[in-house]
This record gives sequence, structure tokens and C-alpha cells, in this order.
Amino acid sequence: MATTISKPKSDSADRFAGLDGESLIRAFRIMHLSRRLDDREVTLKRQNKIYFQISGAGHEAIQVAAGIVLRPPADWFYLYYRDRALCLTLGVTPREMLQQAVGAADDPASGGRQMPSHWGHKDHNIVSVSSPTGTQYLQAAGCAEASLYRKTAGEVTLVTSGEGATSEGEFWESLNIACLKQLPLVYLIEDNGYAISVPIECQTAGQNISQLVSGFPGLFRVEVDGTDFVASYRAMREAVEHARSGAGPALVHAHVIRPYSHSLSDDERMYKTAAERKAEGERDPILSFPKMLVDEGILDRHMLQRITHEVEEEVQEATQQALRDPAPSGDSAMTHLYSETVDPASAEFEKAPEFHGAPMTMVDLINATLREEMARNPEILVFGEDVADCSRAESLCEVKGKGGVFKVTAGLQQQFGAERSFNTPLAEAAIVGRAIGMAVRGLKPVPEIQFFDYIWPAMMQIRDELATFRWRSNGSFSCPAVLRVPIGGYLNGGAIYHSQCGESEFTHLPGLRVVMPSNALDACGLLRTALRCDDPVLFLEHKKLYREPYNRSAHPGADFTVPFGKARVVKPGRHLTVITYGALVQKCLQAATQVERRNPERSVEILDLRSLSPYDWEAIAESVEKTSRVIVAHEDTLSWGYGAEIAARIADELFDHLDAPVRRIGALDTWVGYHPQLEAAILPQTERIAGEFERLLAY
Ligand SMILES: Cc1ncc(C[n+]2csc(CCOP(=O)(O)OP(=O)(O)O)c2C)c(N)n1
Ligand SMILES: [Mg+2]
Repeated sequence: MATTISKPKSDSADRFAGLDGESLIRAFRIMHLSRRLDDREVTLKRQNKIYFQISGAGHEAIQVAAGIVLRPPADWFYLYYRDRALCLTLGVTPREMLQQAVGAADDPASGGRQMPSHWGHKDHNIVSVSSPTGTQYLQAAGCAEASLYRKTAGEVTLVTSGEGATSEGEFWESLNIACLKQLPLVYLIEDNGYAISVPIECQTAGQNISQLVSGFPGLFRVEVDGTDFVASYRAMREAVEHARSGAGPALVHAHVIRPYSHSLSDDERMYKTAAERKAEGERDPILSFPKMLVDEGILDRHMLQRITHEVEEEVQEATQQALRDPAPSGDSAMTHLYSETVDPASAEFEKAPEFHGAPMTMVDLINATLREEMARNPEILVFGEDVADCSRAESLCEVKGKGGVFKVTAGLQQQFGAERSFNTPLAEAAIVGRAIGMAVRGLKPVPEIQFFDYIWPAMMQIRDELATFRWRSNGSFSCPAVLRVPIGGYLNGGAIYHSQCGESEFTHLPGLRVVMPSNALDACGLLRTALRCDDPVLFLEHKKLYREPYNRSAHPGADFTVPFGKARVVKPGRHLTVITYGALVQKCLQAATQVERRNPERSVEILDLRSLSPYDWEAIAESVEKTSRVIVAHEDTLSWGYGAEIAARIADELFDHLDAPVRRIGALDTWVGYHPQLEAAILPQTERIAGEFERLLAY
């Protein structure tokens, strides 16, 4: 910075919290730059040269203070859309910010995929920001946990949001974990008193978030005027020192202002009085901070003019550059959905089994696979509700241990220790959110959702985060976690909340792999592929199939893998193709046997898809071209289900090969009932399946 620095006039050594004149002027320069970038974007938006604008105006002082205290790239950042000044302090350049605004192909945050101010910069550990308010809190906890697991002492994760976002459950789940685990996590709440038009008295009980969280044990809290740079610096320094020392999490509650409305799509005059807006304007750090620096003799008018002039030129030059930067090509739309380096559908994962030992059930073979992969890869962590053997490890000499409600994870804690297989609070969003934070740090989290029926609190994390990370960051970040989820019915008594399927809700998500094995051998091979691949995987384990005698397998070897997207011909046939997966594989096989017994001249071919996204279109096409009749059969409800997509594609691409309509078999469009008679009527049964086969064969 080409500016001369004077010493602060004040005698008091702590007047500026130990900051010298140079640091104070640098802070002012960044604050001013941040505001001028917002102003420039506002102009560009009005000129229709950019498509969205949301400003950091009024939040600059606390943000620059935070940026000075933290240390990229050792520290990690989960930020909010207002954090422009913070990002500038961490090293993001004005040009990079304006590249986001214009949506340039080279925008380092997202390559033109996300809205402006959705920060992300690999070089500075600024993890890709999404739009859902609150998801960042759980991921930041996972990120801080990765520091603990890696034993990189002194590393801190910063997570920020407005006061509005603290009403999300994910904020509270995150605080619970941070305090339970004494995480090196700093929360910065930038409280501007409004969430769009909703004022604090309608948002936060008692209107003060730092008081509201006072019951969290071990949480260091500090409340500060976030428009006062020096006070903000002190507060941030205290909080970060606390977290860095290993003493646990800290929360800074900074009162700021929001002078530019929520975004350019909002006009705050609709809900804020003129007096309120005037009072806010009087606290504007962009005016009060340089005035203080001048009053204190740190900055003179001449220097001030020079800095503002330099900033003007910098913004101008960055704008010109960004406006010239090429836009992303339409051809790039599908890049970075999945890993470009590891293809789990490739021949590399095609391995012949080398069987040894007695037949094992699906549950035992999944357990063995987890053990083998955990031994091979120290970055694999297994966690969830009731997943550990016994959280009170000292009791393990007296008790057998739980190891999951289905015993899938039994013995992992005893073999690999409580750091690698542990129980979590009963909070599904937190389980998945933490996993995402860990995976971004390069760990291989393998969380369990206890029952598919309870996956929904985690849906935001799965749909808007896990599946989108690589795409939305244009390949800069990824989170290849493997979510194991027991699913399905036929349990006699499982009822509506322990029996549902719903896989098509997830196959609908680009960026996520979905697999659902029907037998022990495939479960072993597909799980190993999931654990060795570089994409997020939803691994659906059918509860009814865990302990069936018919689907057991001898151990196929510790390197046995099954590629994704490769169906298995369960039974060859010539007159009807059945496309199925999961528990219906066996039912279709039984139905086919009945049908063939009654119609000896007809034979049925059964394809087990094994992997639902990607799925094996080649195998489907080959079979349908041979048989000319096809049924898609699944346990999930019929309408808008997985079969609808497959049937539509067959009708589209294989129409000329068909001699009959494409049919589907699924559960009735209702919930699974508790009484076995109800369940039997609702879920597809062998007799009904056989009837459908015969109907189609007779068409
Ligand atoms: C989960 C979710 N719900 C709603 C929104 C829409 N939304 C975006 S910002 C916002 C208000 C956020 O207020 P606050 O956290 O106080 O931040 P501020 O904008 O005031 O800085 C809302 C409701 C969203 N992005 N995500
Ligand atoms: Mg707010």
C-alpha cells in the first residue's frame, strides 16, 4: 500500500488493541474497497450487465477484523453471502468478485454457476457457499472435527451468518456438537436486526442471540458493536484465541447495520421507517472509521483522498477486466457433476470374486467390508445413531456392545477405536452435514441414517449440499461421503415409519450415486466401490435382505468390487424382461418360476439393476431388444416412481422393439400399514407379480 503511516496519537497502548497505524489503514482500505465494489455492482446491475446483487454494506468492520485475526490457508472458512470484506481480507481479489457478478467462466467460486457473493476459493480455504441459510453450520462442525481427527492443533474454522439464520435448527445442532466435542470452531453472527423484512423481535426469543445461547457449556461468547473496527478486532481476537488454544468453540455476536436493503430485489423502505434508516446510517463504519483515523492523526485528509482514489482505480480496472472475461460455454453444463479422476462405473472396478470361507449374510459381509476398508484407509470414519459398540468404552469389558440397531457396524469401535466409529446426537441433518464438512477436508466419512424413513431432516444437506458441491464449485470442492441407509419393508410390523422406500427421490438428484444391492455379494462389491470412489454415494441396504439365507455369499476377497451402473442377469429368458432391484429381485424370481411352470414354452429374463444411478441402460436395451416385452418392478410406490423413468426411456428409445406396452409393478400409492394383512396388500407380492407377468406375456 503506497501510503505513509503515522503513529496513533493516543497514549494508551491498548487504544487500538495493539494494532499499528499501517494495520488500521489497511483495514480502512479493505472496508472502503468492499463498499465501492458493492456500489459498482449496484451500478452494473442497473445497467443489466450483471444479474443479481447482494451487498456486504454495513458489515465491513467486523468482517475485516475477522479476516485479520484468522490465518488462511491454515484456518477454514464457511461464510455467508454478506462477507465481501472478509473475503477481500483473506485474499480474494476485486476482479475475482466481479467475475462472480458477471458469471465468468474463470470465476474461482463457481465458474458462473452460482449467484454473486456465494464465495468459494480453494487457495484460501473458503469453502463453497450455498444459498440455504444454516447448512454451513453443520459442515463447519465437521470441518473443525477434521482438524481434531488430524490432530492439527491451532487450526480454527470460522462460520458466519446473519441473526436470521440462527433460527434454523442446523445452527442449534451445530452448537450442540461443537460444545459436546469442544471443537475449534468460531461462530460469527452478523446481526443487522433484519432477515429480509423480518425484524429481530419476530426472529429471536429475547432479541439477543448471544444471550439465548448462554446455556451452552464451554461456549465462549462475546457481544460487540460490529461497526466499531477496533472493538470488533478485540472481540474476534479473544474468540479466535480461545478456539485456537483448544478450549472449545466461541461465538461472536456483532451488531451491524444493513444500509442497502436485503438485496437489489428488496426495497427496505417498504418496512423500515425513515427514522430507523437514518439512525442506522449514523452508525455506518465506512464513515465513522476513517473519521476516527483522521481524528486520531493516523490518517490525514490527503492520504484519505489518495486511498479512495487508488480504490476507485482498482475497482475500475477490475470491472473492465471482468466485463471482458469470457462467459461459461453451454457445453460445460454437465462438467464436474461427478469425479473426473475416479469413475466407479469403469472396468477398473470389475473384479472377479475369489471366494473363501462359509456363506455369510448380507449384514455380516457389509460389516466385514467396512472392517477391511477401515483397515486399508485410515481416513474412513463411521458414525451415526447407535453405531458405536458402547460409547462408555470402559463398560466394554462387561457388555457385548450394540454396533447399530441392525448390527451392521458391530465391533468397529472395538477394532478401530472410538475416534473412528462413534455415536452422534439424534440429529440426521447434523450427521450428514458433519460428514460433508469432513469429506471436504479429505476424510472419508461413512455416516449411517438409522432408517430411511428418518432421512428427511437431512434432505437439505443431501440435496442442496452433498449432491451439489462439486458442480456448484466448478470442481474446486467435493464431498465423497458414503451414506449407508437401511431401507424397505416386508417386515411384518414395520408400518409406515420403518418400512418405506423412496429411492427415486434421490435418483432424481444429479451429482449423487445411488445403489441398492439385493444380495450379500453385491453389497460387498458395491460398498467397496462406494468407499474407493470419489463421489457421494447413497448406499441403500434393504433391511429384509440383511439376514436372508438365500442371498448369502462366501467372502469374495478383500479387493472385490462391483462397478456402478452394471446390471446383473439374475436369470436369462427370451419372452419377457423384468427390470428390478432390491427385495423384488427374489420375488420376481419366484414369480418367474411360477409363470414358467404354468407356461413351459415361455421364459422370463430378470435383470437386477444393483445400481440405480447410474443404471445400466445397455443391459436394459439388450434384453428388451431380445424379448420385446418389459416390466419394471419395484417395492416403492408406483406413481412418479423409479419405474416411470425407465419405462419412459424404453418407450422413447426402444419403441420399435416392443410388442406390448411397457408395464410397471410397484406398491399401492399409499403408506405401508402395520398389520401384516395390510402390508401384504400394499407391497407387491409374488402372486400379483406373477399375474402381471402373465398378463403381459398374453398381450
Ligand atoms: C433455508 C432458507 N430459507 C430461506 C432463504 C431465503 N433467504 C435468504 S437470506 C434470508 C434472510 C437472512 O437473514 P439473516 O440471516 O439475518 O442475514 P442478513 O441477510 O440479514 O445478513 C432469507 C429468508 C434461504 N436462502 N434459505
Ligand atoms: Mg440479518
